[in-house]
Amino acid sequence: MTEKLPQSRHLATEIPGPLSTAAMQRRSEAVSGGLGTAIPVIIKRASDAILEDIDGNRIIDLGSGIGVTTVGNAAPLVVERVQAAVAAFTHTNFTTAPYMGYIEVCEALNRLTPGDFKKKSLLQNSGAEAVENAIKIARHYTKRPAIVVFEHAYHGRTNLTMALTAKNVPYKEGFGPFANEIYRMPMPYSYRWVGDQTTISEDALKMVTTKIEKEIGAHNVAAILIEPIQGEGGFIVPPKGFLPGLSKFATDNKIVFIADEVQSGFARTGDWFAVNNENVVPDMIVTAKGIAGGLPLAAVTARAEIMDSSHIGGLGGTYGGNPIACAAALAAIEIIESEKLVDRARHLEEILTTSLKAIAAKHPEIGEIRGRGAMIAIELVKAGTKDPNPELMGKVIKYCQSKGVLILTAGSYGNVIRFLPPLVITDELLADALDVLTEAFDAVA
Ligand code: PLZ
Repeated sequence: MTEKLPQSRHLATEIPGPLSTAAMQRRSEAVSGGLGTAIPVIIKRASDAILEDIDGNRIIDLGSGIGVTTVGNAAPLVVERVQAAVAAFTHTNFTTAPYMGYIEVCEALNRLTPGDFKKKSLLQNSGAEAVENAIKIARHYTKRPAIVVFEHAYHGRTNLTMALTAKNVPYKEGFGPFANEIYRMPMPYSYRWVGDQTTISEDALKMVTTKIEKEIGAHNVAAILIEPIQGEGGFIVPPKGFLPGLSKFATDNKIVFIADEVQSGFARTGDWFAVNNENVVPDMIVTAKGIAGGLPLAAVTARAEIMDSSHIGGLGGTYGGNPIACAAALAAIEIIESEKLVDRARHLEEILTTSLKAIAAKHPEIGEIRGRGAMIAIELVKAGTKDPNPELMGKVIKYCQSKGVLILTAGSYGNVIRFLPPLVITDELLADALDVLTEAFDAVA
């Protein structure tokens, strides 16, 4: 096994360096122009929270490949299990000839997800594919057509999941027509809520349930699908009481309540799942990203009677639950448990919010600090207003990149800086990254 990279920031060249710049030229010749680039460097190696590029720069990773490398990049146990699995066999297709890894991942998911009823799982390759399957299963089970989703939601880039996703540019523009029977509801985004903050939860619930009853008919709704903390939308945390109220409405109306925990799940928010925070027990949970330490895997976990409602052969796919990804997932789950990464996420929240509050005290352009655990964001506005400030966001991100700190953005208004560090990031490394962020605000705000 290759040695771990030092967990420290190091600038060998400017960022991007000459080798990355030349390689990016090849990229633009060869790769679809429809793909964006957060940081224009080419990665050679990575461990835990450090990415090393081909020019020898060591960059602090505060994005985890969009919330994926929760247990650290190339976590040794993941690497070891993956190497053993790939040498044992590469593929059979689980529905052709089953193997234990798939079964064990399902057992782990059934155990870890909330709900003391009997659960079963299905494995897929990506978050979007799992969300699609969740909808498919909920419709089959309820024999109802309608799906309820929310403003600011993100659920993927396939045709159905584009329809479920709220934001047009960049996700949907020109890619339609989209699937029908999708109904979008108001989201209690407290920072931008125009009504009374003290009754936001009740007011939003009333709006949503009335709309469902009057505009769709609750008996036509197969599923209510929601991210318990919205990811791409800008780490919007629903006000206390909203998720429990929504879940109760779903239960009362025999609607399948689906939590999309693709971004918020797997220890990220300081609980195994974000719904744990208010003891919400969804009928169905969709997971991906942090589940497998960087290998492509996603899952749908739900009440057994829902998962078993489909006829044999109704669900499947060539690669879903690939044996190598399953080996990685079992290793990732073991690491989360043995290294107590759920608690570590809460510790990182403290470090992050302490620094961010200090920056916000000097810079009124930080309108709000929000999120939970190691899923924290700041929303940038023009000082003294709530007008989105995407320009400042761009400058801050660019400054940080030039100093070797990779930070991701989000938000319906393109003005949110989000922090999704690997949960194994050292306190020192995170502090160094936050010093650079502080410097960035002082330099460009
Ligand atoms: N549901 C809540 O966050 C993926 C998208 C990155 P896939 N979010 C990152 C991009 O720009 O494409 C996501 C999510 C939630 C579903 C998905 C979709 O997961 O694995 O990207 O398909």
